[in-house]
Amino acid sequence: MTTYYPTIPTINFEGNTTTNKYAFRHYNADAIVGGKTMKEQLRFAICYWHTMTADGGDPFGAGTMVRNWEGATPMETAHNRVDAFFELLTKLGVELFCFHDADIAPAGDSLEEWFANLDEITDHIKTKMDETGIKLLWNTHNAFSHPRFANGAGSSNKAEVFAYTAAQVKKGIDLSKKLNGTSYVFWGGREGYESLLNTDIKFEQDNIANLWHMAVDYGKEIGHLPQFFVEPKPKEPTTHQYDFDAATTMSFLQAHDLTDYFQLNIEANHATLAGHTFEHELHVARTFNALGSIDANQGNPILGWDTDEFPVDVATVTLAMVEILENGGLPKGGVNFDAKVRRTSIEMDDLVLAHIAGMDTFARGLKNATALLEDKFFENMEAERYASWKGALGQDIRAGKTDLKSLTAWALENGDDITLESNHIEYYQNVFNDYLAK
Ligand code: XUL
Ligand code: CO
Repeated sequence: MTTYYPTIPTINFEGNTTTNKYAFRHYNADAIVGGKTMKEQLRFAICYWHTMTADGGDPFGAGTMVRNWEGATPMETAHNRVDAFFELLTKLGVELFCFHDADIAPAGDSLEEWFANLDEITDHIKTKMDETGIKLLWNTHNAFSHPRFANGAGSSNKAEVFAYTAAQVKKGIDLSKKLNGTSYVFWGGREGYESLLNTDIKFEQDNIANLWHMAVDYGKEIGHLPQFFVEPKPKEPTTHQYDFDAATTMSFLQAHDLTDYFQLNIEANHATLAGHTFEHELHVARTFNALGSIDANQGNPILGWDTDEFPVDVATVTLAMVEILENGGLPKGGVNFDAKVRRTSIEMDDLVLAHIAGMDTFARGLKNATALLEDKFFENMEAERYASWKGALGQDIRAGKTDLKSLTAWALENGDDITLESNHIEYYQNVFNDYLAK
């Protein structure tokens, strides 16, 4: 049997004193952390697009990657990629994956041909899934790369493009059923606008909601209703994307009666593009009971675009894992590495090393977050900061026993004695850092 990673062994846990670069330093799949195995807590997934199709090209130059799966025809390449992908998943011990329709099979010359190619390639994928026990976390449609989507997909100015997108969504849900996928993602792609001079926002947003309701109805009709996720992103490719951030997306879902079927897939680099932190977006999603899954990556703090780097920032990932643990995990989601190796990391084994780095960073985040929660680090600090709400006044307000008149009477009597206590935030930040050293 051909192997695409002949020099790469199965990656095992060896601890952080190892000198073996093909080993986990922190991720120990079967070790119990916070009451479950690391594997159960983290639910890692690898994405098809960056890993199998990215070639390292950027707006300034051609691709750089050295890949050994190119075949004589696009379909041969697509088949080779399936084998290479499952070899990588198996060697890393990752049991979930994600893909767009456009990643796995060539579009051919017509939609009909594309659908036939998708059927053939997913037969192959299904065989590999059955052989290995690896499962589909989520799939999605790519309704943004082809020129027909220049004005959006569900939000397009052309009804014909809406209809084409609907066909892709239907096929996506059919493939999800065939491969028994847990969830299905809607990422905005080009759902947004570049100029208000020619855009009717309400008209476009109503059309997107209509498309999403069609997806729910179709899932019900065929007896396969995946958990739908929306992935917020504020900009890029469009100037103004409709699913700007978690809060904006939740208000969209509420306004269009979609919260029963849709949760959020929060991506780290999208959070920072929106001017938030990753943990802020996770926390907001959680307050709406809608934190479903994450796209694990990181932006570059001095660049303003979506660099999709592998996550290696232990502090950020620790805070992200606090949110995930407080969420009770991601039962219908996972930690999907929507991350690509740098243009200079050109070798096949960089794909392995990059995923090891991301998995080790999340393992560290999991260990740190578990310790922070066990020590009640946040709970104690917040108990102190919100202490007054435990007093008689605070409890009466929370219980709805007060109104503006009674509170005015209280303020006239006591308001001049209000004191300000320190948050001591620098002290707590210093203590937080101790948890990162593990
Ligand atoms: C784009 C992005 C997508 C989605 C799936 O920024 O994150 O790859 O995750 O369409
Ligand atoms: Co993403």
